[in-house]
Amino acid sequence: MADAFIGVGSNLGNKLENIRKAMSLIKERCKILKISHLYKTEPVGFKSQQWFLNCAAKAQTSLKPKELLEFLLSIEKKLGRVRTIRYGPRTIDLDILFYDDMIIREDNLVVPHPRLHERLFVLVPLKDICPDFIHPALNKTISELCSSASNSKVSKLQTEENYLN
Ligand code: PH2
Ligand code: MG
Ligand code: MG
Repeated sequence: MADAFIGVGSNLGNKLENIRKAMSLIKERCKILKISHLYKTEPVGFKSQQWFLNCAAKAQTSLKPKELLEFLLSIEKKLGRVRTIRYGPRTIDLDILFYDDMIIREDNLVVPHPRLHERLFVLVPLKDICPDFIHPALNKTISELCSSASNSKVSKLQTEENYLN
């Protein structure tokens, strides 16, 4: 069994409903150990699109990294994700942020997620669930990365109790 941290984002359609559906599909192959608060976040990268809802989860799974990637991509597909421009709008985006403390550098899978340390929309939710987790490539805790990441607007929306049901 491994512990994977998964980043979740949506900025198209019914965002909250997309996140709820994604979480319930993730549960088919993973045990959700922790879930962050839900955040409304300013788009980073491609600016002229709707704000996102973002959260993060700690998931225990017997899937190997590549299998987990395929599984998450299949959920994105089920929820109607169509890939257009890079960083563009998406019904759901499910990213493997960490997989235990493995470092993976393959063509279609890089873990830890290569941009997570620059992104408050990932770091702030991660800080809810694993503030002391040490980034295995950068050797810094999530809290430390959070205080050095450049600013973008991230605001807490609802607590876990109310947003998943
Ligand atoms: N995802 C991106 C690009 N930009 N901005 C926010 N606020 N939230 C995201 O999840 C996000 C983004 C690429 O995956
Ligand atoms: Mg992403
Ligand atoms: Mg992605």
